[in-house]
Parts: sequence; C-alpha cells; structure tokens
Amino acid sequence: AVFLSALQKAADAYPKPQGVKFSYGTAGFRTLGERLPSVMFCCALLAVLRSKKLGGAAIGVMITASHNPEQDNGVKLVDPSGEMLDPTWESHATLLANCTSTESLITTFIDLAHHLRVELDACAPSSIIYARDTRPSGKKLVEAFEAGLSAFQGLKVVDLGVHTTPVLHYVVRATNARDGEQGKPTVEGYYERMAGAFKTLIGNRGPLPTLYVDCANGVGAPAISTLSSYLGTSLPLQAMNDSTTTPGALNSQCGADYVKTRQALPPSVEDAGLLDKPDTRSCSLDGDADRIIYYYLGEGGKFRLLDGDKIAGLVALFLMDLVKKAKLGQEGGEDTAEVGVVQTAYANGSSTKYLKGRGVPVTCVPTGVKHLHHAAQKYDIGVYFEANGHGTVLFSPSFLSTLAVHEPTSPDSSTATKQLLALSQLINQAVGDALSDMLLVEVVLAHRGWTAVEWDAAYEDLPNRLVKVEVADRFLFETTDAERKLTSPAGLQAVLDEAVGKVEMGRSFVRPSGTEDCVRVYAEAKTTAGVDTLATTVSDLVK
Ligand code: 16G
Ligand code: ZN
Repeated sequence: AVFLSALQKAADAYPKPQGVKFSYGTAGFRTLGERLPSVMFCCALLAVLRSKKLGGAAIGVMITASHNPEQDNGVKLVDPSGEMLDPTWESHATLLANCTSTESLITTFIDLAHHLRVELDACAPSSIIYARDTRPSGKKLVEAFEAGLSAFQGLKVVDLGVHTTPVLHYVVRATNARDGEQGKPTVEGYYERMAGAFKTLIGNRGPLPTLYVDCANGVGAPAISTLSSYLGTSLPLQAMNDSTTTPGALNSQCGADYVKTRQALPPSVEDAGLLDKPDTRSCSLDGDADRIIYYYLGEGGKFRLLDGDKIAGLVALFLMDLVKKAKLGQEGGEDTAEVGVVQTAYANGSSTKYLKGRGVPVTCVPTGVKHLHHAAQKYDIGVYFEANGHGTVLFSPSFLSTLAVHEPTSPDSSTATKQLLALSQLINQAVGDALSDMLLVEVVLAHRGWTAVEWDAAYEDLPNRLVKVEVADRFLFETTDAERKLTSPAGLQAVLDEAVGKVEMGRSFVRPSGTEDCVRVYAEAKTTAGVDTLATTVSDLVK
C-alpha cells in the first residue's frame, strides 16, 4: 500500500527509547516529556485507526501532563462524543507504543487494523483535532505526532494550538454533533457559548465581586484572559500565577493540586494579601485547566477549602431546587427528573452524609473520569466530581427534550426552565472544565445570594489525610467495592479493618495509583489526632 513506505520512512526517525515500558493509563501516556516522541508517533497511528473505525468521525488528541511537573508531558485520545477514549482501545495504544523497531511497529499496526476490521486503504477519511498545553516539550511532541500523520493521505486535520484540555474536548464533541446542537465547533464557539449562557443566568445580578484565579502558571492563564474579554463586566477576573514562559513555574507551589493536597494557600496568593475579607473567594486551576478548587480565609484568617465535594453539593442542591420550580411533571406537577451525585472513595464522609441527608442519591465509583462520567449518565441530571476538583454535570438527552417541549404554567416555572436550559449550555458536558465549573459556582452563589462563607456552612469536612507510600510492587494491590476494599495481598484488608475500628468515625482505604509508582492511603476520622494515628498505622501496614 502507498502509505507503507511513507510510514516506514517517517517511523525510522522516532525509535522507541530503550528500557522504558509505556502504558496507556487513566490519563493516557504520561512520563518525562523527552521520552515521549515515539509515543506521539504511535498516537497518530492510533488516532487515524480510531477515526477510520468510526466512519471518519473526528478524534481528539490532547498533549498535556495536567498537574504534574513541568518536565513531564503526556498524551491522550478523545472519542467523538468528547469523552475519554473507549477503554477497550487502551491496550491497543500500549501495544503500539512498546514496539521496539519500525518493522514491528508496522506489522503491529497492520495486524491491529485487521483485527479491528479497519480497511486502511479504503477511502473512509480520518479526521483528527489536536491541541497542547504550555509545556516546553509540547512543540517537539506535536512535531512527532505530525510526522505520524504525514504518512497518511487525505486526512482532515485541525491543529488548535495551545489550549486547555476542556477546549479540545468541546471542539471534538461539537464537530461530531448534528446541526451545531452542541455549539459552534471552534475555540471561539466554546467561549461564546459559555459566556453567553453565563450572562443570561446572571441577568441583572452582576457585576459580581472580583474573583481571584490562580492559573498554576499554565494554559489556564491565557484561557482566563480570553474568557474575561467574553464576559465583559459581569464577572471581573484577576489572574494570579499567569507566567507561562518562566522556566519551572508550571504547577510549582501553586495550582489546584497543590492547594488540595496541602490544604493551604499557594505562597504567592498568601503574599499578595488579597484575601483579607471573609467574603473574598479565590480559586486555583490545574496545569491544563480541567480541575478547580475554591477557597477563602475564614475567621482568624484560617484557610478554608471548597473542594470538588463542596462544589458537587452546591450544584446538586441548586439543580434540585430548579427542577422542582420548573414543575416538569404532568399538568404543572412537580417531580420527574432525578438529580444524582457520583463520587469516588476520596469524597469526604461529611459530604456523602450531607447529600444523602437531603435526599440526593449518591453513587460511589473507582477513581478516574471515565468511571464517574459513565455513572453520571444514568441520572436525568448527573453531577460528578472528584474531591480533587475534576467534575461536571451531565444532562440526559431525554431530560433535555423534556425541557425543550415543556410548557410552563407559571412565570416561576418558566424562569426555572429557561435557567436549566442555559445551565446545560454553560456546563461543558464533555469533560470536567475549570472555567465552566468556575462560572457555574459563580452562578449558584449569585442566585443564592451567598458568599463563600454561606456555601462552606453546608457541612464540616472530617479531618483527612492522603499519604503516598512507596512499595516494591504496587500491582500486588488489588481492590473491589469502588476501591474501598483490598482483595490482595491476602489478609491485609482484615488487618486494616481492625485498625479502622479502633478510631472514632474512622475510614481508610488503600489503592494503587494509576499515574505514579506508589500506593495511596486515604484516611479520615473524627479528630485530627485520630486521623493522624490512622493514616500512620495504615501506611505502616501497607509497607
Ligand atoms: C488521573 C485521572 C483523575 C484522577 C487521577 C488519580 C482522568 C482524566 N484523570 O489524573 O481523574 O483523579 O488520575 O490519580 O481520568 P492516581 O491514580 O495517581 O491517584
Ligand atoms: Zn488536569
């Protein structure tokens, strides 16, 4: 075939580095940026294959390592609906990435195409959309990716350039949607749709007080500046940590992951002294702007965290109220739409109790966006958030059609119906999106007339600890029950249960990390002394 000789020639320039085993994990391939060129080349092949397999639908490729250090990088594929790559294809990615010669790469690729029943020579075109974050290694990785694409003819290719992960997901989803029903499939379309819905929802409630945004010195910085220009005066945004070209600055001492794990302000934000009033709220994005964490300084200047759990609670109860007001039932009756929340085992016990106490159904699933997203699709309105700030809200197609044809019987129900429709446009339903989630939080606070203080009052987090434990082989650790129980090593869970039983309101679980070579220990308890004991005991038992 024509492309084979081109492929051969191109692949020779991107040999796999020796002694590295690549694996397509929860967040795609992720490691030191300098190790990734051959992987990028393989991802081009895989993206072509995936698009051909799906009749030429547009596939996304995002080059980022999110909250990880600046020297790291990564790549993941996005399916036509804007969701993560179908998990059954992860092993195909791993297979290609580990080929040790051009010959084996080509054979593997052709075998894979055959096995997947994809006709490489047939004229079904492939369509690929890609973007990268601000990492210094990104440019070279894009070149390697493009070298892979160059072996094929007649591809439809869109290079979005430097953008956030959620922008890429949005454009892929909108490109594949019928009749522009997910918005215009462009970067401008993304900002326009979101900002337009925000202004509708804020109405005459604005302008809101200034919001301080820690951009983690990453791609969130230009995104916040662009968003600002679309928002006009409705929400003044002040960017902090927006140095995208300072070497070593990305995710260093700042960003959502820093704030969540340290449970403290980034030093730069502390030094700026801007959060001096209790109603001054601030937020941190992560390195590719798909996560967000809010916080403020409470009484006595005490740091108060408003994490993904707090966002889920705020948003779910607001949506429930709107659904009630919209009276979507027969003849103006209440009811009908179920608003549910999806969490992982990392959700603070207090948040789960708070939600259940208010009649919100809660599902617990294993870590990783694909699990949460999938479970959220089972509700009419599915709110999913990881405690680390990654999450979004999904409106089911049937709920959206109910809204569209609903004939409200009162002004109140008419307003609520319009607000639900605007929310479905404000929210990025493809993936967790720091910008869209930020606007969502701002909308709810504005409608409730709340500052961060009233939001925070919903419940008090149980003291908790997250500990990283280095072990000889993390693959020995296997879990069940949404990662809350170990099935291997044999007998360990019983010992852990005993330790947990000794601590008041204790809860703890152990799971192998999907992104780092370690196991993670989570513990919570009624008191800080209790949680410290529990975290230490469990960590020691695991070693
Ligand atoms: C990945 C996941 C994130 C999860 C994290 C856990 C996606 C896109 N991202 O970054 O949702 O919180 O892994 O990391 O699924 P861990 O397995 O190292 O604890
Ligand atoms: Zn991220």
